[in-house]
Amino acid sequence: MRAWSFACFLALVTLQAAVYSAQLSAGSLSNEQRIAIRQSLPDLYEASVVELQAGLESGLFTSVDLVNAYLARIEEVNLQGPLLRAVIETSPSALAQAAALDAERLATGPRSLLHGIPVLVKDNIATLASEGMNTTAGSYSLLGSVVPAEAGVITKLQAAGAIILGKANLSEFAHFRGNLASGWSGRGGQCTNAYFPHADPCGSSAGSAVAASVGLAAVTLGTETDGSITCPANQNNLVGIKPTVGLTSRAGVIPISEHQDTVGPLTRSVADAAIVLSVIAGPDANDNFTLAQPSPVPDYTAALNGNALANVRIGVPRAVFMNDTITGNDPYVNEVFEAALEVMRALGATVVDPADLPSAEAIAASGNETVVLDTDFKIQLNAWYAGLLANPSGVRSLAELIAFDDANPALEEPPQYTSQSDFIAAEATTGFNATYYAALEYDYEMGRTNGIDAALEMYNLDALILPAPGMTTVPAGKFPLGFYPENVTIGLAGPETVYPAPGVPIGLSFLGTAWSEFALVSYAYAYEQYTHTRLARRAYAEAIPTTQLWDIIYGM
Ligand SMILES: *[C@@H]1O[C@H](CO)[C@@H](O)[C@H](O)[C@H]1NC(C)=O
Ligand SMILES: *[C@@H]1O[C@H](CO)[C@@H](O)[C@H](O)[C@H]1NC(C)=O
Ligand SMILES: *[C@@H]1O[C@H](CO)[C@@H](O)[C@H](O)[C@H]1NC(C)=O
Ligand SMILES: *[C@@H]1O[C@H](CO)[C@@H](O)[C@H](O)[C@H]1NC(C)=O
Ligand SMILES: *[C@@H]1O[C@H](CO)[C@@H](O)[C@H](O)[C@H]1NC(C)=O
Ligand SMILES: *[C@@H]1O[C@H](CO)[C@@H](O)[C@H](O)[C@H]1NC(C)=O
Ligand SMILES: CC(=O)N[C@H]1CO[C@H](CO)[C@@H](O)[C@@H]1O
Repeated sequence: MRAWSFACFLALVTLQAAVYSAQLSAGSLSNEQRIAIRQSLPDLYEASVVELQAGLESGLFTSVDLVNAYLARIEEVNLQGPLLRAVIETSPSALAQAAALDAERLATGPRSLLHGIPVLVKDNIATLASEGMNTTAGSYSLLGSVVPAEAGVITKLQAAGAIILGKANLSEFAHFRGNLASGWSGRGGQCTNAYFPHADPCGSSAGSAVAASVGLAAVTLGTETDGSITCPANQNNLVGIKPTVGLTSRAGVIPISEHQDTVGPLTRSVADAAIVLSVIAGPDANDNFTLAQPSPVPDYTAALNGNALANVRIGVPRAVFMNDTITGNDPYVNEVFEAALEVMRALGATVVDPADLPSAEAIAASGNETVVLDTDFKIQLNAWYAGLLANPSGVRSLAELIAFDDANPALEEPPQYTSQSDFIAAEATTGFNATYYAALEYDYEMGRTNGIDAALEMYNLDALILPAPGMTTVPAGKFPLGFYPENVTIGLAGPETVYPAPGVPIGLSFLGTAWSEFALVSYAYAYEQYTHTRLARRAYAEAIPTTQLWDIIYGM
C-alpha cells in the first residue's frame, strides 16, 4: 500500500463502514435501507479500483461477489447479445482465489489497492496451466500447451493480491500473423467494439480494451509492440499506458520482439492506470531489459495532480503524424484535437505548434522496423514453442505453426482470415546479421535520438501530444478525447467490422522520453479531471451488461 492512495482510500472506507455495516448484518432490511445499500454499491460499468477497494474493506461486498458479478456480466455480452467476444476464457480458480483473499483480508488486511480486485489479461500473457487457463495468443496451435512459468507481471499482480479473472481475446499473435482484421483470433473469433454494433475494436489488445470499456473486469492488461495498447485505448474510450520497453517485464509473454514489446494497463481512469502500473512495473530477473530501469519504481499514484499541466511545454509534431494522407485519420479527428489544445492552454500549458520530429519523413518511409521485428519474431517465437513443457498440437517452431494453420483451415483459416504473410516473412529471415544490426541502430536513431528526444530538446518541451490513432512511439499514455459524430461516413475495417462509425471514441496521446511515465500520467490526469470525456458517452444499450453487485448479493 502506498502513502497517497492509502490515505484517500481509508477516508472512503471509514465513511462507508460507519453508514452501512450495521444494516448489512440485520436479518431483514427496510425499503429505505435497501435503496441506501443499492445506491452505495458501485456501478460496475464505471467502478474505480479505489471505490471497489473501499466497498471490500467496509464489508459492503466480497471479492467472491465481485468475481461472480463480473462472470455474469461476461456471460451476458460475450457470446450472446452484442457478441463482443472480448474474453477467450475465464478462470476456473478465480472464485477460490477470491475466497482465500477475502479470508486474508479479514485476518490481516489488504496487501495493496489491488487486493481482491479481478483483472483480465491478454491471452499472450502466460498463466500457469495448473490454474486452469490456456496461454495461446488466440491460436489453436497452443491450445492445452503447458508454459514453464507464469509471466513476470502475473507474479507481481498476484503478489499484490489481484485475482486473475480470465484471458482476453486479441488479434491473433498480437497482430503479427498477416493481413487480418483487428481483434480476430482463431480461438476467440471477431471481438467487436461496444460503442457501435460490429465496430472495429482496434488491436491487438482488443479484448482487454472492450472488456475494460463496459466493466467485464475492474482493470485489464494489454501488450504493445506497435500500437497494440494505444490504438485499442483510443477506440474504446479508455486510458492506456504503453510503458517504456523494460519498465514492465515481458518474461512469459508470447513475443514479437524484445526490442519493442511492452506490457501495460487498459483502464477506465488515469488513477486506475497509475495503480496498476505501480504494481506491474519493476525489475524481473527473467527479463534483463527491466534491470536497466531507474530505481526505485515510482508510485505513479503520486502523479495524480490536477494542476500538473500548469507551466508545462507541450509540442505538436504535425509533420507526418498529423497528415491525414499518411495516417488515414478521418478529418474529424483533427477537429476535436484542436479543441484539446485549447484545454491544454486553459490548464496553463504552453502549446508549441508545430514541434516536428527531425526524423518524421524518414520514419514514415523506413521499412527498418519490419527487418527487426521479422528477425526477432522468428528467433523468439521458436524459443517460446521449444520452451513449452508440453504442446498437444505438436507445433514446436514457426515453420510448424505455418503448416499447422494450413492443415487446420476450419480452426485457423476460415474464409477471409487466411493470411499468414507476417509469419512467412519472418520465417524467411536468417538470423542476426549486418543488415539486422544496422536496422536496429537506425530505429533507435530515428525514433529516439533524432526523433522524440530531438524534438523535446529543440523546442524545450516536457512532452508531445497527438490525436489518435496516429503513429506510435515510446512511452505513451492514451486517453479519451471525443467520439465520432452521428453523420460520420461508416467505413469497412474487416470482413465483419466497420470503422469509423457513429459514437466510436477518439483518443489523445501524450508522448515523452524513456522513463517519463510519471510526468505523462500527471498530464493525462490533469486533462482527464478537467474534461471527463469518457463519461460523455456510453456504449450502445445492448452492449452494456445489466448484472450489478446488488443482483449477486441479494438475488434481485
Ligand atoms: C484450455 O482450453 C481447453 C478447451 O477450451 C479446456 O478444456 C482446458 O481446460 C483449458 N485449460 C488448460 C489449462 O488447458
Ligand atoms: C540481455 O542479455 C543478453 C544476453 O543474455 C544480452 O545480449 C543483452 O545485451 C542483454 N540486454 C540488456 C538490455 O541488458
Ligand atoms: C501529407 O503527405 C502527403 C503524402 O506524403 C504529401 O504529399 C503532402 O504534401 C503532405 N501534406 C502536408 C501538409 O505536409
Ligand atoms: C533502413 O534505413 C536505411 C537508411 O535510411 C535505408 O537505406 C534502408 O533502405 C532502410 N531499410 C528498409 C528495409 O527500409
Ligand atoms: C541478412 O539477412 C536477411 C534475411 O534475414 C537478408 O535479406 C539480408 O540480405 C542479410 N544481410 C546480409 C548483410 O547478409
Ligand atoms: C455532420 O454534422 C455536423 C453538424 O453536427 C456538420 O457540421 C458536418 O458538416 C456534417 N458532416 C457531414 C459529412 O455531413
Ligand atoms: C468466456 C467465453 O465466453 N469464452 C468463449 C470465447 O469464444 C470461444 C469461441 O467462440 C468459446 O469457445 C469460448 O467459450
